Amino acid sequence: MAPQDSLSLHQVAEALDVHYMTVYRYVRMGRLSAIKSGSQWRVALSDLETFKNRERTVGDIDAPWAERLEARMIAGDAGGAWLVVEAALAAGRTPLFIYSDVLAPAMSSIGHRWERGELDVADEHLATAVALRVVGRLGPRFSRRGRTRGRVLCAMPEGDQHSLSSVMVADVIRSLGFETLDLGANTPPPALVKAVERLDGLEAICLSITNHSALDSARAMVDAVREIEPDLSIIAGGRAIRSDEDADRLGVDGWGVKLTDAIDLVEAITAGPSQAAISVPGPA
Ligand code: B12
Repeated sequence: MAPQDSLSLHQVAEALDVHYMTVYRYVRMGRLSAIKSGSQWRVALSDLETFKNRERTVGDIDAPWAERLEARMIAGDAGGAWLVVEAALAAGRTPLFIYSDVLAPAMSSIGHRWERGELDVADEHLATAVALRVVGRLGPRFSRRGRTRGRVLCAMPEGDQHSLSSVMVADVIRSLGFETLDLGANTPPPALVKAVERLDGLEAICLSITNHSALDSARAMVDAVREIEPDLSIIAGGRAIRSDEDADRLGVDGWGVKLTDAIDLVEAITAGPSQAAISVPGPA
């Protein structure tokens, strides 16, 4: 970015008629894009124009939270990312909205930008590390008081190194009153079987599959569990499952696409056997 095309934070403060610290906060909260050049933040003139137009036209609750979070995640700025989340919560957004409509789209956009060559692996790794911290802080807000409705065990198949989706699904299912345990990415079938054997009060297993080439290892998980617990409900979802054929290939009792589908699936499955073999595919 040529120096004449950008401003320092002090110059931006002057242009907006606000204090320097206010501008700094806009940057840390992802509201204003800035790039660090040496030890100085620089704001592109075009980004300042975008900021002015957006701040005038967009009410707080409808602020572009996903874009703001994405910017802080790519910068590797865990503190700033959390400020964005706090601001969204303060504006009235729920933790579920933040997972489904802020964090997941931000990760998806990072994936697209990575595919187009606009971001490299380091950017994606920084962003994922920040995302995991955000989830670590937001996760406890999904807890529900009162008697537990039983346990749900979440996992991802061997060969799938994407870990965010099962953490998020586990949190969402916890908000229904279940105790959720998450084995996370790359879980070998014998490890899943051991966990099933150890746990009392297990109501369902929830598999998240992101990597399409892990569908066969997900099937191996289902088979391994069926051998010891043939009646235990198993549901699945994630980016790698898009059709009834995928779900049939897995041999699961229900499948879905969106985070909120996980809520419907768990409610349906725990409501009784007549509800089994369901799919709730909606637009992703
Ligand atoms: C971060 C990332 C990585 C990181 C993961 C790090 C980590 N610790 O998680 C690393 C670098 C390891 C990685 C590696 C690879 N990745 Co990658 N990765 C991503 C990225 C950018 C974000 C993934 C993410 O966290 N998304 C956020 C989560 C929350 O979204 P989600 O998984 O879609 O889940 C949502 C829904 O599916 C649903 N859901 C999830 N689970 C469940 C369960 C139920 C029951 C229900 C109802 C719903 C549900 O709810 C979630 C929230 O909305 C995506 C891009 C993208 N569009 O997602 C690519 C992406 C997933 N990766 C992809 C690929 C190709 C790879 C590699 C093969 C690249 C390579 N050539 O090496 C490897 C595979 C490694 C492996 N063996 O698994 C492809 C996957 C294509 C496919 N489906 O097969 C994607 C889509 C990028 C792309 N556009 O090509 N990746």
